[in-house]
Amino acid sequence: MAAMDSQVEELYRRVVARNPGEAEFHQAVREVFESLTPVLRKNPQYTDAGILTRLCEPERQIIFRVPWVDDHGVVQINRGFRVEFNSALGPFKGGLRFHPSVYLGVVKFLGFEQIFKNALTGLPIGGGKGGSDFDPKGRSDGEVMRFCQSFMTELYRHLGEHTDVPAGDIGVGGREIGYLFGQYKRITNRYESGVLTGKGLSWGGSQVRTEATGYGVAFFVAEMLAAAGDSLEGKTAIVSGSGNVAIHAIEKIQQLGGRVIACSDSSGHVIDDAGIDVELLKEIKNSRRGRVADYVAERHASARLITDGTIWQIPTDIAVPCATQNELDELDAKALVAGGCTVVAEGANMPCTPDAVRTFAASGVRFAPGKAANAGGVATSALEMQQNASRDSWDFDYTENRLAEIMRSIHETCLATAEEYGTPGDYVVGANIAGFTHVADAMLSLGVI
Ligand code: NDP
Ligand code: 2IT
Repeated sequence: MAAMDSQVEELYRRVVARNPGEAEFHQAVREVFESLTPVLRKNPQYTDAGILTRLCEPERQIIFRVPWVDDHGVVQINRGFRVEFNSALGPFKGGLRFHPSVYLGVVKFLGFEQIFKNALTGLPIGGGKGGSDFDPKGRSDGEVMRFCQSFMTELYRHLGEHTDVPAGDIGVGGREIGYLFGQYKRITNRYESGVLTGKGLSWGGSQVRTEATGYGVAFFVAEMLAAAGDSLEGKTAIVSGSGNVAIHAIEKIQQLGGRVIACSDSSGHVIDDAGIDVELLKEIKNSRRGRVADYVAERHASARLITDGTIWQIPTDIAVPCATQNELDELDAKALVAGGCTVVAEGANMPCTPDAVRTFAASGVRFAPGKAANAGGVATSALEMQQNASRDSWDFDYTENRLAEIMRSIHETCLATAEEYGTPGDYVVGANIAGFTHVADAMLSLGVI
C-alpha cells in the first residue's frame, strides 16, 4: 500500500475533522487516498479543480425519523438515512441497509465506496447509499411492511428513476424492496419501475439480480485464477456470511469446480468438508429465515457448528468475506496465510481491515477489493434499469453472460491500470485509480458544481 503525500495527508486530516466520529467513513477515504498519489502527480488538474475535496462532500444527505407501530401496539422510532454522494456519472445508485449498527458513518463509507465501484462498472450510475438502524431480526412480516412503508413515506420525495435509485443491502432483500416499491407507487401514483432495483421478476425485476453480487464475486475469483494460469477446479474456499451475497458466491464457486467448506452468520460458523449444500442453506436462510445452526442440525453427517474462534482459522485455498465491514483483521489474515490461502476477494464492502490488507500484500496473497469484486450486484441493477427504461426483459442466460462480461472487463481494467501506474497485480491500486479517474474526468467536464 502506498503512502499518501503531504498534500493528500492534509486533505485527509480535513475530512476527519469535518466528519467527526465517522470511523468507517475515514477508513474508506484513507484507503482510496492511499492509492491516488501517482495519479494526482501526473494530473494536477484534479487537485486544481478540488476534485478530492468535492468527492468527500456528499451532494446531499438526508436524515429522517421513521415512526411505526409494532405488533403489540407500541410506537417505535428509527432513524432513516440517504446519502446522495455523487451524481457525475448518472443518478445516485446504491443499496439500503437495515441493521442496528447503521449510523451516518456507515452510510457515508458505503456511499463513498459506491462512487468508485459504480464508475468501475462503466455503466451510467452515480453513487449513494442509505438505510436505517431498524433491526428486521425477529420482526413479523407485518412489522417489516409497516416499517418499510413509513421509511418510504419520507424517502419517496428524494427518489426517481433519473434522480436516485436504491436497492438492497444487509437486511434488505426482495421482501423489503416489494414493500418499498408498493408504497412509492401508491404515494406517487406512478408505476415507475426504474426507481428501485432488486424487484421481483413479475413486477419489473431483472433475471440474475438476486444472484448477481455473489455470482459476480465468483466470476472475479475465476478471472484472478485464470490470470495466473489456474482455475477454481479442485480448490477449497471459505465464504463468510450466509446472506444474499454469500449464498450465491457459494453456489457459483461450486458450479465452477470449487468446494466451499465453511460459511457463517453472526451466531457462529459451519464447517462442512463435503462442501456446503447450497439448496439446503437457501431453504433455511431464505424460506425459514433460520440460523446456520439449523443447517448443521439437518446435515449432521458432514457438518459441525463452531461458535468460538473465527472462520478464517480454517485452512483454505481461497477466502471470500461476504458478511460485513472489518470482519477480517490482521490476525485472521495471518491465519489464512498460514493455512495456505493465496486468493482473497471481498464480497462484502470493506470486510478486511487495513492491517489485514497489508498482511496479504506482504505475503503475496492476491487480494481483490470489494469495489471491484462485488460490483456485479450494482452492475446488474444498472441492467435492470436498462430493461425498465426500454420496457423489456431479458432471459437468464443472456443477463448472466452480460454480468460475466462486466466482471471480466472490471478485472482487466484493474490489472491494466495497476500495470500503467507501476504496481502490477495490485488490484487495490487498479480499482481505486480506474474508478477515480472515470468519475474525476466527468466532474472536470461538468464544471464546479
Ligand atoms: P444479508 O443481510 O443478506 O446477509 C448478511 C450476512 O452477513 C448474514 O449472514 C449476517 O448474519 C452476516 N452479518 C451481517 N452483519 C454482521 C455482523 N455485524 N457480524 C456478523 N455477521 C454479520 O446481506 P448481503 O448478503 O446483501 O450483504 C453482505 C455484504 O455484501 C455487505 O457488506 C453488503 O454491503 C455487501 N454487498 C451487498 C450487495 C447486494 O447486492 N446485496 C452488493 C455488494 C455488496 P446474521 O443474519 O446473523 O446477521
Ligand atoms: O453495495 C452494493 O453495491 C449494493 N448493495 C448494491 C447496490 C445496488 O444499487 O444494486
